[in-house]
Amino acid sequence: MVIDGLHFDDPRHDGYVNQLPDIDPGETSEWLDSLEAVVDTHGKTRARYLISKLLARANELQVGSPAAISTPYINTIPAEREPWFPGDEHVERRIRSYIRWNAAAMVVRANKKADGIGGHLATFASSAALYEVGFNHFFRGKANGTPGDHVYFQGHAAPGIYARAFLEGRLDETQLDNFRMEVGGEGISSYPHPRLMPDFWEYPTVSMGLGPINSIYQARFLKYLTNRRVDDTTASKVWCFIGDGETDEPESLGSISLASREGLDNLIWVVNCNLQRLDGPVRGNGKIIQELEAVFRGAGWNVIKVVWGSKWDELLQRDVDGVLLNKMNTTIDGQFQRYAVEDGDYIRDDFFGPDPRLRKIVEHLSDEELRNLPRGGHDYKKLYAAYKAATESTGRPTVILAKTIKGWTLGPDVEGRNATHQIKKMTKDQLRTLRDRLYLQEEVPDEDLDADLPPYITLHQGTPEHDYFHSRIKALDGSLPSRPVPLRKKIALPDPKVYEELLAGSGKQEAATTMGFTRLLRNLARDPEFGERVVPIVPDEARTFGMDSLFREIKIYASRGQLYEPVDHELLLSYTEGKDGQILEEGITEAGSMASFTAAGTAHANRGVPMVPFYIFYSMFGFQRVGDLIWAAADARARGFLLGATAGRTTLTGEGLQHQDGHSLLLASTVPTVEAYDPAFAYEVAVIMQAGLERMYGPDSPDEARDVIYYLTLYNETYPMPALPEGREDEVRQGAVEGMYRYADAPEGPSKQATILFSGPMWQAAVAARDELAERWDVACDLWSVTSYKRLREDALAAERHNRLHPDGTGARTPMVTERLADVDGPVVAVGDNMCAVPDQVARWVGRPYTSLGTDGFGRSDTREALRSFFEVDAPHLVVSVLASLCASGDVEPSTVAEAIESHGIDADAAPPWTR
Ligand SMILES: Cc1ncc(C[n+]2csc(CCOP(=O)(O)OP(=O)(O)O)c2C)c(N)n1
Ligand SMILES: [Mg+2]
Repeated sequence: MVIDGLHFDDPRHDGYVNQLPDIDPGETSEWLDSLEAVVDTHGKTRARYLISKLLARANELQVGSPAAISTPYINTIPAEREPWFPGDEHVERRIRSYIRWNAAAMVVRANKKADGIGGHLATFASSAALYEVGFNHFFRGKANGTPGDHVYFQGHAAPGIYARAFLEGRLDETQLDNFRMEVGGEGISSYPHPRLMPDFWEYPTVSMGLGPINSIYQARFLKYLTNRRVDDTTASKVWCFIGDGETDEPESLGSISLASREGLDNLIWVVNCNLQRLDGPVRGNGKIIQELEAVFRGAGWNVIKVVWGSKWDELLQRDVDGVLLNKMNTTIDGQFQRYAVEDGDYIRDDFFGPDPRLRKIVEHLSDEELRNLPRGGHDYKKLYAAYKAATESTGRPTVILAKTIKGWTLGPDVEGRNATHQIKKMTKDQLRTLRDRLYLQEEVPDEDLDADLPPYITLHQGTPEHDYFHSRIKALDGSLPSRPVPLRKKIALPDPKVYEELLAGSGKQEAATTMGFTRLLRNLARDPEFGERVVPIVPDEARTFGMDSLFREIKIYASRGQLYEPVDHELLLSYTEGKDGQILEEGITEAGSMASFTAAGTAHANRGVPMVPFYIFYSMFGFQRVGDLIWAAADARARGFLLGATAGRTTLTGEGLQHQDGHSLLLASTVPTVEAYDPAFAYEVAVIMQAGLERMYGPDSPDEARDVIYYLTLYNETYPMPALPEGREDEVRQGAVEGMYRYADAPEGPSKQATILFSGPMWQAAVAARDELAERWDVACDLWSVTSYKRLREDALAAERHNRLHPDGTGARTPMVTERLADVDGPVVAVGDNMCAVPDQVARWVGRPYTSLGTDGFGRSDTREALRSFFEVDAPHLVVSVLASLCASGDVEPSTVAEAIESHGIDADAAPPWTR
């Protein structure tokens, strides 16, 4: 075989990397002959055994042989290396049965109460032991004000987590019965939603893939906090529970190499390998555990497989020929799923049957015993051994791949069936089977089963189960999940001086709002008290945004410091990394950056240490690219600032279709707790950010309003930045925060009136149009800066709703936008560098004829001037729009409009830009 000119079978070279010459061909052939002899006389299994032994020894001798990426389909920790299990297995099994039962009862009862309300039985049934070993022995809570561990629960396993909280007395029967019925105030959420259960859930996980990536960056953020000496996080682990089907999501596996690169030994993933997802098998024709093992080992993780339960140990002991091992290795998941639903007879014939040596291994077992040979993920001791090893592993993250059965113990109609994921109702017979499988005849006697609703089991004081359960919780510092951690480190707002530079304007010098923001960020980071809480996050665009000026001053975070001398070391702005670096320069990952934002933006709740993320990104690659992560951050009650830089479909020149954003503000408007701003001037940026910080952490902000994300678009067009208008400071500040303020009065003289609303850099077109309208067309326009249509819309919706519900006129309200635009007559035209739908958000409350000009359509590369003409948002189009509107009301002749069109050379018959 020849690849790239290298001869792979050349006997003079080693076959592996094909680089070393063979210095002793005689010795080489002796080794090879021995191997061939083993294969001939004892078979391939024996040969594999010997090779594994050689590799293991080579490893011990630090020969540096390449790591194999997969191991046989058996437990990573052999029986003889299992630690002593410190718990009371019997009592733990009873408790686990109660929780399993209550979880099922809850779903069944809720669906009786509200048919079709849904819920999941099968996911938790497969993962009960995975969680319970954690709860009883590993997960640390928050008692005594400590942050404890950060545990990400698989979203669909929520019923089991509620069932445990019920047993603890943290949730009551009414809440369980109102599972998924949240509106009345007595219910509990379908899945982990901190937004809706702010004292309970911490990490939203149910959108597959987001829990995994968020957990990686959470673990990395803990290291960051420690390395920066902001918070000692060394006692906290991050646990993340994931479905095997969920690993298909690119977010799940896309960042795993970061975890090993950063040495995140505080991170443990548990993948519930029940071999099924929603529709059917995860890898019917393959083996998900083997596949994941290879992926994680390749990425440098510590991989612990928990495939078989203890009863298999004895069988493996008898497997002198390696036939059982071979069968395990070669049986694919679709077939394993089949064994989960078949009886012992079938298993004996199909799995153990074909080879007499294999059949002999299980000849002493009854069919029933064969059927009940458990999988590792249901075996407490095996799991305990894996978790213990994981918590003791140093230098790298651990993933535990635990094999389970989906719907385990739920009986033959549910267990392992392809439809199991969606089963949410159980008949009395099915409940009876479950009860018997869990040995709960005493707790749930027949007469209770016959009642209309299956009963819940509670723990009675004085029983061994009760005492054990609570003693374990106490020993591990309290219950989980639980949110938030009490404030451990106060945050002081920055000195108002930090804003002065932006408020003063740039004089004659031209600047962009992006530069304004960067200056402000630097000033915030320099603030003696607030500064350390600033977390700048950027995905490989710092230079684009002029942030390289911060590299030297506050350094880029690097867990190992800077081990090389940077190429630009002699420059003032050299690329400086440091263990205590403040900037999270994430590389090219908007998803990862967003996960960092979430970790930093929830530190106030997860660790009681408020941190303030400022995540600046290419605006096109924000809401559009990672919108679901932003949604999850809002669910997690994150606080912080998102900065969509290089915004605007015509302001960003030369980049074209995939880069020019004209809709992120619209997308931002869909997230309830995102405040979306489109500032035109640096002083607006300062005023809005100051208001944002005060809302998040100021003394006067109501608690329920604090968990908010500010999104600001930033542009790279430079112009002299005006100062905060003198004499009108308060009015302008208030208006900029509330969404609009009058930027300039209408000029005196003209006989007709109109208003232009502008946002972002389009203020320039507005000013030019105003001048032309006054000089040439006898129209006086006042100009307004609209900083947030979202804000205005929400105010108007609230006013409208109030009036609708108070027909007698009590407290009648006028929307702010109506009120502010009421003192001038004539049409209103809005212009921005975004789709028309952005200003259209307030259309029905303007109270005057309203037109919006926007940049609908795909962007394209060209100059600003050309693009603005193409998208019809420049001064000439503004002039025509104002005149056309005046014409519609009879105040201007059609010929005047036509004249304006003609004088500006506008092609009236060109197809609209969004169709071109
Ligand atoms: C992003 C996303 N896509 C689809 C779904 C719908 N969904 C919910 S559970 C599920 C299957 C989960 O399978 P797996 O991860 O193996 O979990 P299991 O229940 O088997 O433990 C799917 C597709 C979702 N919640 N999120
Ligand atoms: Mg699954």
